[in-house]
Amino acid sequence: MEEIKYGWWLPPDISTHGWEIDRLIYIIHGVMLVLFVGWIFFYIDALIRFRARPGHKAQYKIDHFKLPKIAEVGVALFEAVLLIAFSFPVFYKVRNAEAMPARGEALEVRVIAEQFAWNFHYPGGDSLFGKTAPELVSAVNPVGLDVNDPAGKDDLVMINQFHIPVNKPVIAHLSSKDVIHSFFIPVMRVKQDVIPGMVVPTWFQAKQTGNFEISCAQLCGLGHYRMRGFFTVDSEEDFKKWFDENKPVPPAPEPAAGETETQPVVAVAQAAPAPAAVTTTEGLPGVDPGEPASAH
Ligand SMILES: [Cu+2]
Repeated sequence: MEEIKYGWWLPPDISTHGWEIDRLIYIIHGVMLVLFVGWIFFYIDALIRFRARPGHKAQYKIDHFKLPKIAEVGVALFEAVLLIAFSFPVFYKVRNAEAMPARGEALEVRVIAEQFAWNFHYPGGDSLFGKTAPELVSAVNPVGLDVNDPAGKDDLVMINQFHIPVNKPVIAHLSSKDVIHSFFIPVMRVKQDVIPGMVVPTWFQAKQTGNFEISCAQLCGLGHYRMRGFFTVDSEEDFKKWFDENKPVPPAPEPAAGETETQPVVAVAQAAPAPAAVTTTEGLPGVDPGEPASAH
């Protein structure tokens, strides 16, 4: 599979709502260009007109200039139009609870950020997330999934590997284990801060398959630069195949009475090897190669 070329311009847009965000970016840049050129001409005109000349004295009375006031009011009005006509509608569409796709028709995934990795928790065939608890969090159980909860038996947890099916809405419930991160998938035009103590839902839909990247768009510590995830949009069949390949193995039978209770083997799938074209040089994705514990 080929790696995506990002180039200098906007990254490719494979999201159903992406065009609305791109349109807003183009309009803002167009207006900024007009303003920039206008101010440059004004600046040059002022330099020539008010240059120091013998016999002329600077006059500090400025209330006879009408144009700046008109220009400023014009800019403010235009910004209001940008917000109301172009920004609010797309923001409403991707962020408002009422505008989200119905639960049954979307794939729901929990995205749990941590220093410095992305954990993806899929509910499995029953569409129910298993119970999670902070005290169950460990190196092999990054989201603290309770394996004894029936709803969690078919759950899949992946590290830095995010697969979604094409042409299907996806609701991502974003949360963080430590600091503020920002979930950024450039090709999906998704960028949302991830706040500790909050679950922030956002949704999107891909219209094209391929291999792409996730990054953290919020400086979150010394390892921020390698908080990179792999984002794959699969066909419906490939997505099922991928899910089945990584499906958690059924947990071992309950220990016999009297036996010392061992830490349950958590059905956390090991991160699948990254696609060849995008393999990191950092060793296993999401595994800290030994950075100091304190990131300050
Ligand atoms: Cu981060």
